[in-house]
Amino acid sequence: MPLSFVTTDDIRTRFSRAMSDMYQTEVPQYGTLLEIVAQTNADAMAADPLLKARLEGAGEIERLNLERHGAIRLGTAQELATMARVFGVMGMQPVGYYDLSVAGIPVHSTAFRPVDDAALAANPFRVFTSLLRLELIKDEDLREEARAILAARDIFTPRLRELLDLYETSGGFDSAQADEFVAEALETFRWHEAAPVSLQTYQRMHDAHRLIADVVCFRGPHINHLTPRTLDIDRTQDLMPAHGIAPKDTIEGPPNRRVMILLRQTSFKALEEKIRFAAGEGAEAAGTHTARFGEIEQRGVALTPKGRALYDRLLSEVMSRTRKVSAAEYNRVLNEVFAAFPDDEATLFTEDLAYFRYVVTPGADRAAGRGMDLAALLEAGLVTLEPIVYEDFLPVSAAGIFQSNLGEGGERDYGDENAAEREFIAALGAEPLDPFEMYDAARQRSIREALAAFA
Ligand code: OOG
Ligand code: NI
Repeated sequence: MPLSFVTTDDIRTRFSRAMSDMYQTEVPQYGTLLEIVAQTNADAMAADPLLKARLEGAGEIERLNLERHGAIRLGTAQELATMARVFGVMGMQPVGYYDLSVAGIPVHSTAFRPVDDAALAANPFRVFTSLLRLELIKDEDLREEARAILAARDIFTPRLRELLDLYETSGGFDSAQADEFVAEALETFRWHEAAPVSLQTYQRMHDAHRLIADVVCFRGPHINHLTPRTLDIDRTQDLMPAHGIAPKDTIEGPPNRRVMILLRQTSFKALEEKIRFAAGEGAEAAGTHTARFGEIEQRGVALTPKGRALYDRLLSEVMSRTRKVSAAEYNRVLNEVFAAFPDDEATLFTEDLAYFRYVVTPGADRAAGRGMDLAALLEAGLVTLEPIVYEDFLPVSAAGIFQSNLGEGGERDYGDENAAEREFIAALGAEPLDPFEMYDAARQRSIREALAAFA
């Protein structure tokens, strides 16, 4: 690789910073959310010196308040294919397949994210990327109208397309090219106050599903939220109202526990924003659209298939017991049901519920451990277990986050799911990576390295 090339980690970092700046300008409440997060993170570290030391040791402090993810919704297979190339330049690959139609949301999704440990440590920024499933629009005329509107738009600038070709032939960008690429890519994520469709068309799409209007009626897939990391999600959620921000009622995911598992997330409700609709059947018209919000997340240890099955079973029990209940009652049931999920690292490890990395204990006496097997090394304290952080998303939680700007959506029958997944893969040009295989590979790698240290 020519020396003048910048790394994909570097391009991703430039991009996530540029996106954050743009979004704070576009959505001032998001800037306020970042301030609350910075405050709660500082307070959490002041209250827990051990936590602070651990974050410092891991080089986490500088990145603490940076965005961890964002989300967009695309309209066509071609858009997804090109978006995959754009994210590829930033070292982000599609991981996981999420079918949101089971929750009444007509999209399927993947998460573009860095995959190897070093890249995740450099900057874990991901983009949850959904593709509208037009075939789920029941009304044939409306479906064809949506298809035609989407076919007529190009969400990428001509210069971005040139730069993609250039990157793929030359194998990298120098710093100036990277900056130009980031600026051009950002255009795709920008908000447009002027819609290319009439208010009547918007209304028809909106009546079919609010998400259809959000994807079809705009010039591009505006970033709909960004999400920083909070060290104390419950407290951040509690502080929002005092700062004039309306949070959703409950936090998605597992309850607050001693050992944090998977992912907890919550958001503030989307803003109603003014839109100028094009002249169509009538004159130009003013209207509004509700799409953009801010979210916070807190991540814990990744679960094995066995742990995930337990999580899914407990969560569906919670869901079936909490239809139409208050937030307080939901939290009570959530805590009660999840009491069945072991809450100490030793049990999570011995029952193979969560993924751990085997790390050589700092200062371990290599000679003392020579030739020992893993169990003996752990027993002797020469090797220590470290939780592997969950880097992906949760479909039920994602559906809850979608709802924070969609209002209520009914359950629907959305047909053959395998066919939908095959189409998604075809659009992407590759199967998304399997998160479980990746966590398992990280564990296996750590085992090889630990054993090699005492060979
Ligand atoms: C994406 C919702 C999913 C999350 O954090 O689970 C998501 C969307 O609203 O487009 O971002
Ligand atoms: Ni999100």
